[in-house]
Amino acid sequence: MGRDVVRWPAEAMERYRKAGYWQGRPLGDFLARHAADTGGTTALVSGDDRLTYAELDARAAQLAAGLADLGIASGDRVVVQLPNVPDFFVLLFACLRIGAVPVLGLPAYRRSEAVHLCGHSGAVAFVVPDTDPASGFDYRRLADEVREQVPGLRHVLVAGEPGPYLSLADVEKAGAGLDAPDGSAVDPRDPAVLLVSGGTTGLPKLIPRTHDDYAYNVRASAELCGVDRDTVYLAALPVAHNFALACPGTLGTLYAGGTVVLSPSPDPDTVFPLVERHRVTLTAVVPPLAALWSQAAEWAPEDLSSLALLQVGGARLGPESARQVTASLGCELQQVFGMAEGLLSMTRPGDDPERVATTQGRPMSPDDEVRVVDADGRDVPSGEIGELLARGPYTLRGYYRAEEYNRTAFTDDGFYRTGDLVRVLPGGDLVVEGRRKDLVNRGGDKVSADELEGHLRAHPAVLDAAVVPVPDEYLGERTCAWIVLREGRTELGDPGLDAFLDERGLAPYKKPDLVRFVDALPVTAVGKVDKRALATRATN
Ligand code: OOB
Repeated sequence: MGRDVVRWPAEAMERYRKAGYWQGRPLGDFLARHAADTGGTTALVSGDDRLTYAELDARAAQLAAGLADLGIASGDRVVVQLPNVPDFFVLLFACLRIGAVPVLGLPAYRRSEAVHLCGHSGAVAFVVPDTDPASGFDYRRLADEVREQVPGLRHVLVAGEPGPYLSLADVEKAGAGLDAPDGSAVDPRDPAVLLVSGGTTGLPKLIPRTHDDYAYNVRASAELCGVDRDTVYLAALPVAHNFALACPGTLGTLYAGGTVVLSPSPDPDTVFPLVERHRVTLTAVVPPLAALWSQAAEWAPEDLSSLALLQVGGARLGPESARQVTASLGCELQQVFGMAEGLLSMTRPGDDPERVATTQGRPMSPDDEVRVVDADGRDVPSGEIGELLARGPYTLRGYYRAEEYNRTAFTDDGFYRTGDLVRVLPGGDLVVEGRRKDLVNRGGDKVSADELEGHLRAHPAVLDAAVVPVPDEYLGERTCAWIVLREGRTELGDPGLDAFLDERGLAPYKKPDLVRFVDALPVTAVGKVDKRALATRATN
């Protein structure tokens, strides 16, 4: 991994090992144990399909052998863009066994993001579904474009109808009878997966999560949420996202020997029947979904009484919405303030309901170190608002292949600058008050202003652009693009913005919700674009 990955200092690694956080084992090694002990138990449910622990383990082993036979080896990056399907997990556990590193992309990503993920990670393989049944989007066409632009990509593997590519099922078949790697070659200090950051400048940064640190993330959050073999977790959010993957999410549930129900959509129409049918006990949503579910629950005929704990995170959940959710869904609520970079802050089951409604809880690990600092990096007096810095046993020390960016994203002593503005209450609870980083949080979907501005400036009629959040009742925030047209242009003309951004291969959720035109962008005293002024003007 060399200079691509920043390790924790030796002293910290030693401390985390001694404290028992880091266990020196490959992520996902629990699967083989469950297969041996309780192999007949259901691990995954998807539609009418069920996969037991024994089946999941056997399929992962066979696919690992098939991937190894293709020449995919320890340390190789594999970009994965799969929805909530069993193949995601078969592939994930297969990669972990051979030490190949899945790079987890969201299903909504399009050419711009997919090319970046494959190119920047130096991936040898790109794994996609055939089509998205909801939109008809053909991921094999996406793979064609990615292959054209990323020559290093050796394999495209398709879950489903492969078209001109290899089918994942055939690779799995080819692994039958071959020796399956068992994970013993894996160095637990190396990355197990690369997650995509929601909150950075420019194109998404990659976050190396090591076997040691991510296994701890999974285990500690599962314990905190009381996950055990009776837990039935419903994956409504994309499983490629840290929240539904490991906080405790699907991996936390599988670690504890419970059952994961995969939902193809987070809509109440899809989710509620699944909750009733499988007696779901735990799930995680973003605030807009929590609101939608709580409205839908008022008239839904389904029995949702099995649901014991609902985790809400990814964006701010106001106290009113929090109370509303608890009342209408009749389950316990947990607020989760998390980030793919690591730090998780959660209210605890059993906390006083007002505490749950009004705070984002406490950091998960006793060894999470948090500081709240002013613009000059000095600690603010306790209780005041400042930027949250975090360091600990599952918070990254550097983005992947980002030496230069890392110099500003971390303090000299290894604290990650979260870009979030928080306040710490006397009892230690965090309250998220805002953010310093330049992004729009569209109900949990993060849109980097810098990235979108780059696309907008590429339009032939656009001279300059600035992207700011505007308040939105449903999403919390929406994306407003302020555009300065080139001399002589009075409108964007052809191509229209929508078509233009599609042509650029941008994930649809990153398109601006509002477009406003100005003659010039306002600037601050030091000459930077005054985004605060634009945000205020956008709402008027
Ligand atoms: C989760 O992860 P990411 O990486 O998509 O986004 C992280 C950012 C945070 O830095 C913060 O700005 C925002 O999302 N955020 C929240 C929040 N939870 C996340 N802002 C306000 N209130 C909250 N409760 O979003 C994520 C990862 C793991 C678990 C849960 C969420």
